Amino acid sequence: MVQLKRYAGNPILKAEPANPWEAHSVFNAAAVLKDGKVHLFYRACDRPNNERYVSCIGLATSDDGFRFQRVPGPAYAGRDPSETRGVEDPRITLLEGKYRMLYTAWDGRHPRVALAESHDLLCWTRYGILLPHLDNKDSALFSEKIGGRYCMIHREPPNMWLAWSDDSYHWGEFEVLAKPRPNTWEHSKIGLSGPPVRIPEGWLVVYHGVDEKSVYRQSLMLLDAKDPRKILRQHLDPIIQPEADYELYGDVKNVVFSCGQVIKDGTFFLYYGGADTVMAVATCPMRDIRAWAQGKD
Ligand code: BMA
Repeated sequence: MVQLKRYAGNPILKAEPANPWEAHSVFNAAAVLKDGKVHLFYRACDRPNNERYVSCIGLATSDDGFRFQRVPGPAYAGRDPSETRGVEDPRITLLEGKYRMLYTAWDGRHPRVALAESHDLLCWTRYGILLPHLDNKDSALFSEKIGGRYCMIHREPPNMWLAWSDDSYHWGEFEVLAKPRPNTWEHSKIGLSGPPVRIPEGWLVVYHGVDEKSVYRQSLMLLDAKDPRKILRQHLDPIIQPEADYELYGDVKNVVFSCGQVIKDGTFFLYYGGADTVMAVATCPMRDIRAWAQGKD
């Protein structure tokens, strides 16, 4: 069984009252390992005069994966009528030399999966909405073509879905990947957490499940390397669930929600938002995950 260990110094990032754009909360970060540094692209919320918040995306970096320094100013902000309430929950995949950030464009009514791209993680170009006619979120691209085509995971409640594309911009062939399991911790809905990671055993997918009381937990699936429609293994118990104060109490109670992970020096780092309020990290040795993926646990 895979069990993550919380970092004793959690939370690793909190709201910064001195910066209005991130004065209310910081959570649900994409994670990218580049040049040995962990880059967290975190969702940052303002709350001017206690009105409903608008999210943008901030950047913080770290050499050890635990202690982060902020890069001043928002790294990416909403710029379209579909993003009047902001840009949320980024997931970043390096695909063919370009970083592809899928995020939730939010106008207060319809969540949409949108794409921005970057060569250097600093300058982002907004492409626009990828799945126009669907209320949708929890989406990321696979990091390589599969069978000659691009693939993504997305979420139309309550299921996780796949979609396919010839050019990585126009998507179709929507098909259900996995459904919630009734009367379990993932009874109500499931969705992708961070982007799928290619490991020797297949595609490692961290996903979240929501129970009848809206508690958010994280767990694992292993998808077939050549055919991600096939779920080879599913970790039936959560690998982390709300237990610490910063996961139990906050803007939204009982939430452990991840949008990204990195593998650094043989350690798996899961970055996650606690209670939609702060950022935290939990780790485990990669050998534990590989043992589970090989059915040896
Ligand atoms: C989901 C997303 C996340 C959030 C979670 C818990 O639907 O909106 O941004 O962390 O709910 O509130």
